[in-house]
This record gives sequence, structure tokens and C-alpha cells, in this order.
Amino acid sequence: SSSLAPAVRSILDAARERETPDRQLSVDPEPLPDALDSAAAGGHAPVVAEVKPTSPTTDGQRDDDPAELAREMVAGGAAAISVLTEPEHFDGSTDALRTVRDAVDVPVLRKDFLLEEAQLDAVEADVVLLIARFLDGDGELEAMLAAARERGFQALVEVHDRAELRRALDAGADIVGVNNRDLAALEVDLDTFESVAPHVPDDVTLLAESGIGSPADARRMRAAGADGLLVGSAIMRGDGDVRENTR
Ligand code: IGP
Repeated sequence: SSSLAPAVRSILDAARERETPDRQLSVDPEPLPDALDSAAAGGHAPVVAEVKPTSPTTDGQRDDDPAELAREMVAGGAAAISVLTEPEHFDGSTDALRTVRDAVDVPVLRKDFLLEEAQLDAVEADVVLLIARFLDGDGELEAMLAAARERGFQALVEVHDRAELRRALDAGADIVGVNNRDLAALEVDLDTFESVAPHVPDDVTLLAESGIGSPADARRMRAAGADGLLVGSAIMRGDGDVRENTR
């Protein structure tokens, strides 16, 4: 009101400014396992759709606005979004991650090669990817998992074979992704998921990652026990219609 002393008014104005975020914060998204479960319960494929402008195994590049793309993916039925933040080989960026996170209310995964705790401090995300293969030092995976949780991140631990699965479970992973792409040879084989999945306990949320290029592939991974499907290239190639590409 006008009866406020000028000093008080300026304190209030400053406080108001402080409380006005310079960007729109998304509502607190639900945990990734819940988001996948509700998609499945609603009769939809539980898809984590990936914003991936390019990759070492992709020809060409898409320059769509990441936020726009993510909005289309969610409108098309994605239960969560993954954003590549690796700049050199995937043309990803942490800016893209931030704008996507502001644009959608579903959980957003940071897809990158996170090798050190300090990397976790640089960027906000709901879920972070931890790749067992690259965190193979003594106690390294446990330490990164603990560091991620301390910072409030959910962690998706990526494995490629039974030995890595063992390490992930021993480290206490509760969300595990089996990558059908061998990160050494860069080849995709959907048998990978089928051979590892039977060894994953029921209380662990299990994702099939990579190489899911058709509704038949999606059904195959679901039949083999996938609670969620991480799909990049097939959606980036198409029009963002997740249902059309994974039904
Ligand atoms: C998506 P695809 O084959 O649908 O584009 O794959 C995702 O699984 C893949 O991008 C991926 C990835 C990774 C990329 C899985 N694990 C680790 C970089 C780093």
C-alpha cells in the first residue's frame, strides 16, 4: 500500500525479484518407475523418448528445437524424456536439457558419460545415466550412485551383460537399463536384452535401451520383461509420434 516507507517498499520489491525465477520451473515430476507404470496401465507403450540430434551411428542430423521436440514427444505419448548432453558426438548440450526440463512435466533423463561426481553438480536433471561399463573401478559405481542420490537424482544404471548387471545390483541400483548396443563394437542386438532380463529381480525397474525400431521390436522387449523402452533414433527419424513408432 502507499503508506509504506520507501525503504520498506524497496526491501519488498527486491524480495519479490528474488522470488521470481528467471525461468519456469517444471512441476516436480513423478519418479521414472511410476511414470512408466502409469503409461502401461493406461494401455500405452512405456516409452522414454530420446532427444538425440545425431550419434556416431546415425547418418545426418536434426536441428529441431529440443523443447519443441520434447513437447511433441510427450503429446505423442512419451512417459519420460531422455536428452543427450554430450556435445562432441551427439551434438547434445546441457542447454537443451534445461529447456526440455522447463518445457515438459515428465521425468527428464540426462544422457551423458558421467564419470566423476563433480559432473553431477553442474546440471539439474530428474534422472541421470550411470554406465556400468565406464564405472568399473573398485567401488566406483556405488560411489556415483550414492553421489547421485545425495543430490536428489534418480539413477538409471546401464548394463550390457550379466556381469555388469551383477555389479549394478550389488551397487544397489533400482532402475536398470540393458543397452542392446554394445558400446565397444557399436552394434545392436536385441538378444542382449533377452539374455540379461531374466536375471533382473522383479522389484527393479527394467528398461530396454537402443535398437527398438518398430512396434514389433517394442512388443518383443515388453514380452521379455521390459518395464520401459528407451527409444531414440526411431523417433528422431519419424515425426515424434511415439505411439505410432512403438505401438
Ligand atoms: C537410444 P536408439 O537405438 O533408439 O537410438 O538408442 C539410446 O538407448 C541410446 O542413445 C543410448 C546411449 C547410451 C547413447 C543408450 N545408452 C549411452 C549414449 C550413451
